[in-house]
Amino acid sequence: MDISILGIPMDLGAGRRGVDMGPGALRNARLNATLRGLGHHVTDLGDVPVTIPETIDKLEQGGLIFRDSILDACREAYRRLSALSPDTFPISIGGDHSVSMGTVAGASQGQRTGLIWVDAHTDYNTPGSSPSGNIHGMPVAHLTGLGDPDLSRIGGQDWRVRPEDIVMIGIRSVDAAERDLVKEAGIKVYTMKDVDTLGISRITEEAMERLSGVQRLHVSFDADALDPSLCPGVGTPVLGGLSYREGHLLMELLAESRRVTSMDIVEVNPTLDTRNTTADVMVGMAASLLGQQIM
Ligand code: 6HN
Ligand code: MN
Ligand code: MN
Ligand code: MN
Repeated sequence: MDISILGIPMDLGAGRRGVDMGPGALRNARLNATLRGLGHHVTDLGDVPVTIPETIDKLEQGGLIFRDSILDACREAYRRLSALSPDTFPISIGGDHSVSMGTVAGASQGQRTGLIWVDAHTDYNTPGSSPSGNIHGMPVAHLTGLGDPDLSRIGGQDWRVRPEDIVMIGIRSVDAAERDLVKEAGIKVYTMKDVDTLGISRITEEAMERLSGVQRLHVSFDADALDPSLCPGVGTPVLGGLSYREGHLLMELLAESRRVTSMDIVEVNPTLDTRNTTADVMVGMAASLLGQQIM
């Protein structure tokens, strides 16, 4: 397969610094070489330019911190990804999770896209519901057309992700007003309780069934979906996350389906990590999604 890697070294959407170093950490953990070792043709597109927060005021525009700079970076990620051939598998490396407003739209190629959101959080806040003003808690809401009119139109006037085409897995932290929005939208959420009771295998089967009508399928993997004992290098850790094997099994089963067309790896924060473990683990997850097998 032809794989293109695009870095978005941005931490403007998060409440703390450091995820801007995520792309460097993931490349340092041999992302490119690992995928080449699986037989893929890998092209690294480099990084999207991102405003350095120290160079500007921390402007809060309508409950959205650093809105304009985030919009610029997401639009550029969209532009670069949508220019790729539809046969190319893009892996976008963040960066905080606000990058997905551009990467999911860009990887969609304008088509109906299913979204598998692997995360501790639902990231479905709007500017009005958000308790923090941090845009990394809002990408899914914007991808479905809610919220700021520019952030929600990065993929064009008519393109958006339908709430019924979204499946979230690993969820264990949802804000009060955000919960109502997720329920209203009808997004399918598999909480950690569901992971414990149903298991990843059943959940993946159900997810693929639910997403059978989409043309493209994007996996957005937030490192904080995994348990913080495994991935300590994240800005918003929540206890009780996916185990190493649960993460791999999910990626392995998605690989077997042969339906996934793009991926994000986000929220890796090397300043909070030990020995780049979180980036290492996330490279392993990408390898499983891209066909690495035990036997
Ligand atoms: N992430 N729900 C919280 C907020 O500020 O809206 C946390 C969001 C975390 C976002 O980890 O990608
Ligand atoms: Mn997230
Ligand atoms: Mn998260
Ligand atoms: Mn478990």
